[in-house]
Amino acid sequence: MIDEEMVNALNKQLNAELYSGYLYLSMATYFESIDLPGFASWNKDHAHEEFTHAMKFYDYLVSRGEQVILGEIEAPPTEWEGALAVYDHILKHEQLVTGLINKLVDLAISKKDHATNNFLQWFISEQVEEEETANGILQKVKLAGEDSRALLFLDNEMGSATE
Ligand code: OFO
Repeated sequence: MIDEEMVNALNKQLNAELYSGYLYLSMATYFESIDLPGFASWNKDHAHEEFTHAMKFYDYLVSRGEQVILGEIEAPPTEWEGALAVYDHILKHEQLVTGLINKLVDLAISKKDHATNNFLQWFISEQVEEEETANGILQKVKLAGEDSRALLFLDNEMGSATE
């Protein structure tokens, strides 16, 4: 049995992970619309990863005999001003998610909920990776700058990374 406040916070994070999936999927459709299929594929792939994050919260709540509550998912933006704006958004979004996970850990500690704290540690490591990946791609997109050939090369690389 988990403390009620903790259950609500975990359900909220499940929703936030679904939103992340929705956001990456929206970014994928944006890249499809500007003919960068490699970036689209990477974002589609990442959307899938976010849904697996959401399912970790789902499975954890079920395993502890708690109720999963599926709330409304906010609609993500649909337009950006190019790949640089997308990856800038991704990095900021992942930093925000890191903050959410940290707050969940703080709550678990304050409730002396060691099992939930232990469950959340996977996400602590995952967020380090999420920020590193986002920042790595952002730096490459920055380097490509206005050079469309460099961007096409990068698009190709992003596509092969998800094959
Ligand atoms: Fe679920 O890690 Fe990204 O947002």
